[in-house]
Amino acid sequence: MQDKPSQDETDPKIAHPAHIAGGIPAILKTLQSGLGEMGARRTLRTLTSLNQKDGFDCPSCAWPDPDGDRSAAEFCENGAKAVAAEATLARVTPEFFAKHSVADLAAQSDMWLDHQGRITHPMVLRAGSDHYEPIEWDAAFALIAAELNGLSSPDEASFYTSGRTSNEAAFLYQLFARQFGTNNLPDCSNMCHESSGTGLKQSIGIGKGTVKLEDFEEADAIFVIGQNPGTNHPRMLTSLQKAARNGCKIVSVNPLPEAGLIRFKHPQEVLHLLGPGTPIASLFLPVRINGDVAAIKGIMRIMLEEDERAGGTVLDHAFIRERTEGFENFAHDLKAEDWPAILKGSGLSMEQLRQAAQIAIESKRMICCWAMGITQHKNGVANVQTIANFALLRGQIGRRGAGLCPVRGHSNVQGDRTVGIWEKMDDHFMRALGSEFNFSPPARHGFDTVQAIKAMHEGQVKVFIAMGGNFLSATPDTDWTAEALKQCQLTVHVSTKINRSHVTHGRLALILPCLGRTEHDLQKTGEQIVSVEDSMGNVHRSRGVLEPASPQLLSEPAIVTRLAHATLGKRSTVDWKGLADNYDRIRDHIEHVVPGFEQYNVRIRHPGGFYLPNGPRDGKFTTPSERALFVVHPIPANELKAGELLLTTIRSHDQFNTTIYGQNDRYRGVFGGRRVVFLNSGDIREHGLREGQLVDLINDAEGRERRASRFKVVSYPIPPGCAAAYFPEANVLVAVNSVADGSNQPASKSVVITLEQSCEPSSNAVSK
Ligand SMILES: Nc1nc2c(c(=O)[nH]1)N[C@H]1C(S)=C(S)[C@@H](COP(=O)(O)OP(=O)(O)OC[C@H]3O[C@@H](n4cnc5c(=O)[nH]c(N)nc54)[C@H](O)[C@@H]3O)O[C@H]1N2
Ligand SMILES: Nc1nc2c(c(=O)[nH]1)N[C@H]1C(S)=C(S)[C@@H](COP(=O)(O)OP(=O)(O)OC[C@H]3O[C@@H](n4cnc5c(=O)[nH]c(N)nc54)[C@H](O)[C@@H]3O)O[C@H]1N2
Ligand SMILES: [Mo]
Repeated sequence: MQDKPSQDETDPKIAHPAHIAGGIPAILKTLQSGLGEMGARRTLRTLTSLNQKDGFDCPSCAWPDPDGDRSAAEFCENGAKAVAAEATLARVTPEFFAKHSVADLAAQSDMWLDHQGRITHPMVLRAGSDHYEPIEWDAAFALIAAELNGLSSPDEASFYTSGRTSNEAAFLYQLFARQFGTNNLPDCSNMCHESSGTGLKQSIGIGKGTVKLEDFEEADAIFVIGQNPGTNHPRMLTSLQKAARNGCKIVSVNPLPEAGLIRFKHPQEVLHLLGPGTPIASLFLPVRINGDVAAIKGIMRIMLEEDERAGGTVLDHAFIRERTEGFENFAHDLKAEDWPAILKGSGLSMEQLRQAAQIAIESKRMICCWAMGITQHKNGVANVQTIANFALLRGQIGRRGAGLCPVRGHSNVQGDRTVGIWEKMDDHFMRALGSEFNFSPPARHGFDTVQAIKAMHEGQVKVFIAMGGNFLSATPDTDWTAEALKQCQLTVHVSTKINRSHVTHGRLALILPCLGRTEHDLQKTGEQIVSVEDSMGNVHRSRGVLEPASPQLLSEPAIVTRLAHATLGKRSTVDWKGLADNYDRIRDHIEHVVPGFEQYNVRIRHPGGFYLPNGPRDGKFTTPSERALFVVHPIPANELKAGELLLTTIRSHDQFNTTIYGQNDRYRGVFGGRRVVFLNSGDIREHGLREGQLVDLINDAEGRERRASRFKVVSYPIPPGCAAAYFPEANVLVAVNSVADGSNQPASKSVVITLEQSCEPSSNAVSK
């Protein structure tokens, strides 16, 4: 499990958190991560193709590229790290697996596993064996096909997808799963923006954001809520910096004072590097963990009161009347809300709420951005809908410079959903898919991620196939999920690099190594391009530039088509081989099935790609009533008993989800280790602890003790009663049943914990 040695047993050093993101250190890091892993020439060639119109799409995050001219370098430090991790010259070969048993590998840290490099050959772990051994591709597909076809129902298989998969591969993958007969298509989005999709669909009629990148230049207020762009979407800082220089007010709502939001130096603007950086946030609201509904309700209450005082001139009553419904009920609820509950729930002062309300009142064009700090709570959907209410009050959706912006994580997580990776696609899609391929898609909804874990645990799902990702480490309740995976008769991972999910396996396990996005994809009809959709609904192409890491690698579309052919045989009339030979044919099918992809093959070749239709962005809410809905939610209780804290699980600056690049979190002042828990200095005293000492974090939801041991106490500016630790080390603490209402998304940002002083290492026989 993550609750384990090596990377964890190191001793993190704590320094003052940084207040400025970017600058010279970011440039140096960008080059270093390339040079270290890839060598000089390869680094230059790779980084200069990143996000260029004829190059490959950055695999790090889903922040869009500028529509117009692109600067010579359109990437960031963390994009460079993601690329270096994929373009590394290190290799995991059959000899590597012969040398290291699965037990050996399981004892290594996540960082060590990733640093071993790219997997070169398809590998199989036969029942009872402790070593992966090489297998021919055809034999691998035959083995998986036999297991799948031996199941008593197609619903005993589950097909997971992570968000790096291209539209083309994703579309084929869901087609295969559905022709096989199941909608069991859990994905990383179930753990990411599921609450945004669920909430927005009901509120405005589409489960996506409503802004384009250019809107950031016109906005006069931007709320960044529960998001850390300095680390996770560094290119967004460029947009925020431009906006701030135009006089836009930026409000950060976050329990932590994240560096990028305080000040930012554009790493590619050399002249500014030595100055103090652009101040980004005009206002920082250090909200309590899960205090966002309380905070936004407080802000909206002030707006409502000001509106009444000012004779109805503060809110956009015409918009509310003509374009929305539910306002009266909403206003009634807001007025009945109790101020002490708002202040206690948010942890903010009346003055702070007033300042935020003033910015919203004065704003003609307001954007609200959010990410995981909003979605990963029991009331994640309520958080999202409360943000939507906030925007609706002054009609801030569907006009230039204004709108809602859930900032997506994985670079194609939004596209995967658009082309069918979802356990409950709508009837329109299912009908179109059936008629395009002449079959009857399964009607019953499939399992999402949490349901899939439970189904594996119960023995209901017996075959687990993953298109990318690291299911074990990304999902909650690590030890329990490990039991679930080990119950399977077969686990299969299509992967670029080894990770913990490969060593926590079913009776039989396979690793199918695939091309990464940086690499040339040569098929029978020549070199192929793939396409992805960014966070703002722009679909564009991606073309690899590097030689594949090994001649044995297959592309993801090739893997899916060969597996589908082996499994379905004559049961499928799809020309799987033809699709793998020429991805234009896949795009033609997508065009027929998914609205908005007209002339896909033509438009994908336009520089900058094309935008998918988006009703609310273009001024039309696509709810059944064609009006946006005010949806009312109570302030969550968040009651803590004596000794309890509310823990949020966050990313460090040196990781991409479960891939750990390094041990530092430069902006937060943590160096050389990841097992730290950030606590308020008052709480440290009250718990009788001191800075630097080691504690175990304990959660005992549902009567089962979950323990993450030996975390170093770090005093940090975080509100009282709150704690933060890194994902995935803290995932052992997240109970599998602790999920968001309505979206079933794991509530990994509100975990109730207690602390216990750690035992000496010798007596702490590495837990579990
Ligand atoms: N370099 C890098 N880039 C990435 C990733 C990565 O791991 N590394 N991951 C990608 C993925 S898949 C995703 S989804 C995104 C994630 O991007 P983020 O959502 O920015 O990532 P997190 O670290 O989970 O940070 C959430 C932020 O929310 C704050 N927060 C925590 N709890 C609360 C709360 O209750 N309320 C509020 N208001 N704020 C809270 C935290 O302090 C933190 O600043 O980034 C993507 N990009
Ligand atoms: N506690 C806690 N848990 C969380 C979160 C949190 O904030 N807190 N965040 C959640 C979120 S937002 C997300 S998105 C999930 C992420 O969950 P996942 O998407 O499942 O995890 P990743 O770490 O992104 O997956 C990394 C692996 O993907 C494989 N890979 C990389 N590139 C490619 C490729 O091009 N093709 C293929 N086939 N494989 C590739 C590599 O083998 C690598 O080891 O985690 C979630 N879990
Ligand atoms: Mo994500």
